[in-house]
Amino acid sequence: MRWYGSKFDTVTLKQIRQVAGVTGVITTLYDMPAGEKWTREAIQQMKSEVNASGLHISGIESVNVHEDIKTGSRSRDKYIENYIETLENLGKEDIHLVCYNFMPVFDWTRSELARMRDDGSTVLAYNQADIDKIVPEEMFASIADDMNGTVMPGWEPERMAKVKELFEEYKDIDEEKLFGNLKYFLKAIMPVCNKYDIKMAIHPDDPAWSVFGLPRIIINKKNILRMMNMVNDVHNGVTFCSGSYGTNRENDLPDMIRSLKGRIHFAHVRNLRFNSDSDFEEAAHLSSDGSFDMYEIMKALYDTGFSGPIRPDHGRMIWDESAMPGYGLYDRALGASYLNGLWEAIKKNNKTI
Ligand code: CS2
Ligand code: MN
Repeated sequence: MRWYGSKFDTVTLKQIRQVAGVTGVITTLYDMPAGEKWTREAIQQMKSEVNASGLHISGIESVNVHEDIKTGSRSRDKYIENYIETLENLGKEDIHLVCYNFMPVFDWTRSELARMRDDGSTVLAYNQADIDKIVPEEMFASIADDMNGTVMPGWEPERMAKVKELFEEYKDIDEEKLFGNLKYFLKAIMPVCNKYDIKMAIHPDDPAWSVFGLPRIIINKKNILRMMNMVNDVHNGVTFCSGSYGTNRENDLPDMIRSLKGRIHFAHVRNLRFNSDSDFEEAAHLSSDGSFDMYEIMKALYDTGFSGPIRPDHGRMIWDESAMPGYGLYDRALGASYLNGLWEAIKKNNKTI
């Protein structure tokens, strides 16, 4: 399960440890601004806290990429140097999985953080018409009230303070340039990844299309295969996030997983429910609550020999929990149990007699 650290998360390591089948956490130094070096001491401290609870660190989500690397501006080399040092320190601490994204300005985008469902649970939701009415600079203010006093990934106040400037920096960046900047970044970090066997796992853009006119490239099979081929190294890999790729209903999720065999290092498995082509909400993990066939998704991961960590992703807010939207304990624990159940059944069914 994902854990934001004791300073930020409402969920404790002890609670996570009590979810049957969960042995590790995906974590980060959450207050580290993008572009800064992570020291070995800070990593060691995070690690010993997790280990003391009886869990281990399964990987980092995220080491964020500085905007200057994405825009390819002159100062990018300095930030790439810092990224390399961070990777080196993670490698020395025996951490071998790093999730990151290459989305301009915003991380994920939603129009609502607490849409009420019939059963009284609340979920994150996306409605295109509502997004079209929002001015990007006001996006932060419009959702801040629903954050339950937490800081949400990708929506940190420092980042939002600079939104206008950031849009300016992207005005000449199209998809081709963004691909080029990603390639430049990956080529530069591959040697350190090879040295320490660090698997980089890019997270898809969420939703998987351009939002507010900004370019987005990690959105479908064609683009992700292009990315895999442009730096053809096993350490240049993927976080397969079903809820993000699945926003585009043309993406055939099990087929994408099969075509990325060997390059998926990390999986976020969650379900969405589509109310129309331009409106979706995050559902419970169970197939019948949403639009995805979760069995087929897990089966494709199993069949392709996937051996990295799988985590439940955003959960609904249920049982009156107050937590970071998407990251409460209860529904993610239910999600983890369900995914473990699917995995066990698939595994047993595949046993040759
Ligand atoms: C996450 C992303 O909460 C979420 O939607 O899946 O924020 C993810 O952590 C980042 O995009 C990865 O850098
Ligand atoms: Mn995800």
